[in-house]
Parts: sequence; structure tokens; C-alpha cells
Amino acid sequence: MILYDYILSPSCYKVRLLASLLGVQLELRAVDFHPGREHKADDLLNLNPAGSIPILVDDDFVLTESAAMLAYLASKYGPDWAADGDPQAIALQHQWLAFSNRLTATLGGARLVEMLNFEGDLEALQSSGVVALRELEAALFARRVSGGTFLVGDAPSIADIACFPYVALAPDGSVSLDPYPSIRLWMRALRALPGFIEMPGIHRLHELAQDPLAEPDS
Ligand SMILES: N[C@@H](CCC(=O)N[C@@H](CS)C(=O)NCC(=O)O)C(=O)O
Repeated sequence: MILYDYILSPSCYKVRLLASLLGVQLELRAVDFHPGREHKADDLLNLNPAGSIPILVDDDFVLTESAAMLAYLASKYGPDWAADGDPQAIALQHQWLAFSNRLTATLGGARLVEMLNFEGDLEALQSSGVVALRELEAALFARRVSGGTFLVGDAPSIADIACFPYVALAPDGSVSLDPYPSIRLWMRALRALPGFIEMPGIHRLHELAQDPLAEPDS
């Protein structure tokens, strides 16, 4: 399976991350997103007329949306990650996959303005990103109160993987994660998963890192 990929793209990282968690080998094709704008060149526009990456190619089957790629990889290689057979959990996952597009548009947009000088109203992107973060914090707090760690059900799923990268990289767009303890605990749990991989700006949980909920030494 071929992934057209850019190392600094959180949308591409979602797909690399889930593949790694599932133990699936992807053949990576590096796209010169910046400064080359290779995603807008004819070869890639033929694959994805929307001119965005990632693009996943499995023989003659082509996907151009990261959420669809997560659903495809999970149903093919790890049905538990897609709440196989549980209609309500599947529907909730879809809700979070849709929500993840708001994170891309807001926090991801702020990151592109800050890091790559893209055009955009930085303040508007940041403040709509904060609105989304508050919603996520409230949902994860409610999950925590009822003993849950992840967005849907008892285990990590494609919902978590879809939302995680743009949240973790929010500080690249000058949006702080300090006000969101439930989000930080959730990210910590994801970073500790076996098979977790890093991207620039998102690192694996160090095994010596202290549990923020642990009692302080007396
Ligand atoms: N909805 C798409 C968005 C992906 C996306 O925003 N990709 C960025 C790179 S991180 C891109 O290619 N942007 C160029 C463009 O959309 O023109 C997905 O989730 O796959």
C-alpha cells in the first residue's frame, strides 16, 4: 500500500501512526509539499484533484481523505479500532472524524500561517481552534469521570487517531494546551501505546515521565 506523504503533515502522520499501531507496512512516497508544492503538480492532481495529501493507493483503489484512510486500514487490519459491529460506537467515531476536520481547518490553519507563512486570519483561526479544544476537553473530562481514557469505548480507536495530531501540534500555531488537563492526559495515553511513532513536534512518552495524577513523594 502506497502513502503519498509529507513528514511535517499531521494529516499524513495520522495514517502513518495508525498503520504503525496496527503493524501494517506502508510504502511511503515523499511529496515535496513545501517549498516544492508537488501536491499541486499534474501527477498528484491526477490522483487527487483536490490537490491535497495524504493519498493512499492500494492497487487500483485510491483514497484522498485521511478519515477514510483510517476507516479503511482499521476495517482491513484491526476491526477493533473501528468499533466493528457496534452501531452506536461506529456513529460516535464518525462524529469525531467529522470533528477532526474542524481541528485541521482551525488549529492546522493557524500552524500553516505561523510556520509556513500561509495566508489566513491567524487570530480567527486560533480562536475557532480554542472553541474546538474546549469541546474536546469537555468530552474527555466526561469520559474520565466515567472511567474512560479514550474518545469512544474502552480502547483507542480511529476517533482518537483522527483528532490527536492537530491537537498535539496546536502550540505550533501559538495555541497553548496548558488549559486542558483532560486533553493532556489523553495525549499521554496515546503516546504510550505500543507501536506509537513520532513525527517532528510529537514525541513518544518517555518511560521515566511522571504520571501527572500520581501522589507527590512525601
Ligand atoms: N481533509 C483532508 C485534509 C488534508 C490536508 O489538509 N492536507 C494538507 C497537508 S497537511 C494539504 O495537502 N493542503 C493543501 C491543500 O489542501 O491545498 C484530509 O484529512 O486528508
